[in-house]
Amino acid sequence: MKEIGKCFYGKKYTIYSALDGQPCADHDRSSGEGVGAQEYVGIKLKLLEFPDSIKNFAGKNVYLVAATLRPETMYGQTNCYVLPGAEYGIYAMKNDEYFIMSERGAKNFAYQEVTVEYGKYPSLAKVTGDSLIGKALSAPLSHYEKVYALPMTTISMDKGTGIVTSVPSDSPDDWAALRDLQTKAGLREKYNVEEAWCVPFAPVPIINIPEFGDLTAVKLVEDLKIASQKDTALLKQAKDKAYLKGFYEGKLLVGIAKGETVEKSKPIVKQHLFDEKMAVPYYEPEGKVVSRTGDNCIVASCYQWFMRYGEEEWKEFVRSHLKSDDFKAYNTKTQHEFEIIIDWLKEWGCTRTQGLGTLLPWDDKFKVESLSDSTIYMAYYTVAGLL
Ligand code: ANZ
Repeated sequence: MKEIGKCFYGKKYTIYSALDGQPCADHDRSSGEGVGAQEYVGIKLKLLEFPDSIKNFAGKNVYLVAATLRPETMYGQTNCYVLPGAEYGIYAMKNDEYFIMSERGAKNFAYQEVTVEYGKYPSLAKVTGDSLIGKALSAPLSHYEKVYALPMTTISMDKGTGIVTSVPSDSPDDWAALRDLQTKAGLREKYNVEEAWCVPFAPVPIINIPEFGDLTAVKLVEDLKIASQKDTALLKQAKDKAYLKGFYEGKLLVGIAKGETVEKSKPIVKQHLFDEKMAVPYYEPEGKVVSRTGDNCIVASCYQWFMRYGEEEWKEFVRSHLKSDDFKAYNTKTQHEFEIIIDWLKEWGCTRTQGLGTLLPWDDKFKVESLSDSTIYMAYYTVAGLL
């Protein structure tokens, strides 16, 4: 790793405009100010049976890739959801792997060094949601050796990869949708779902939450009298309750982090999934970000210089300065904010490639990112049109 003093050269997942070919900072945005990159875990569910449109991929490593924030729940996967009527693509990744997902998901992956060529995501074939229904999958860490792709009507194609892995023990949405398919023959018929793909798959107890027991989602769906997957308002309530209590008080009943709280087990199981190549990191903007050029932004992995503001030695130095008579904050609230930020600041990107600014002394591809630089930059644009 390149390192100079407390600076190092590294990777950061940054909001990025593919159209502009560069990061899209707050002042380059027409909407989405303050929106950051959200990290998901992209779970690789291996396709064991192939729809007609991709029959020629049989024998290759093809995965449905589902974005999740709950890697610790993967032990309880019972199926995977796709959106009927939606169109997915199949995309070539590094290591001779192929991912099935939405084009939007593929675009983000392409700028995160996951596709074969950076920034490129040609779909090798179209795959409809309907053609995936009933296809068998191998879901990593799942209690069930084989699970099936099933329809879910509430999937948003503007979030994640448009593929959702299902953990009905802990996700009320997943339980409501699975229960609908298990109990409603008419619904199964509508989407050509066979009983064998859903009925034998009972929710698996994987997390105990003292207030809700071992099958939190099942209990909450019952308590709140949720009738179907269409009860979106109640399902949101159930989800919020499950997550709020579960994060600190929930304990894993199975797996490599058995006995740990959800909070502690999350990074452990996540790392295990990455190490075993069962999953890949996936990032996307937390909300919609549009650049001033009108581009819908994505998240890209970008390389630049960082400062180690998190070093204890530096922190201590600044903390003692804050307490000394040499430092006077305007009021106590500001004083307190300084303290919080000193605790929170770790590695901070301190360079950029575009705009005006002071060249970084040891790497003149970069300019110093500083408040004074961005002030000049703004001022420049008020007269740029006249120059
Ligand atoms: C497994 C899982 C287990 C999930 C669990 C939740 C609870 P929030 O939290 O709202 O940001 N998801 C992912 N992509 C989706 C899409 N395109 N449409 C609908 N749902 C989608 O959302 C994160 C969760 O929403 C993800 O985590 C995924 O379900 C679902 F006990 O994965 B989860």
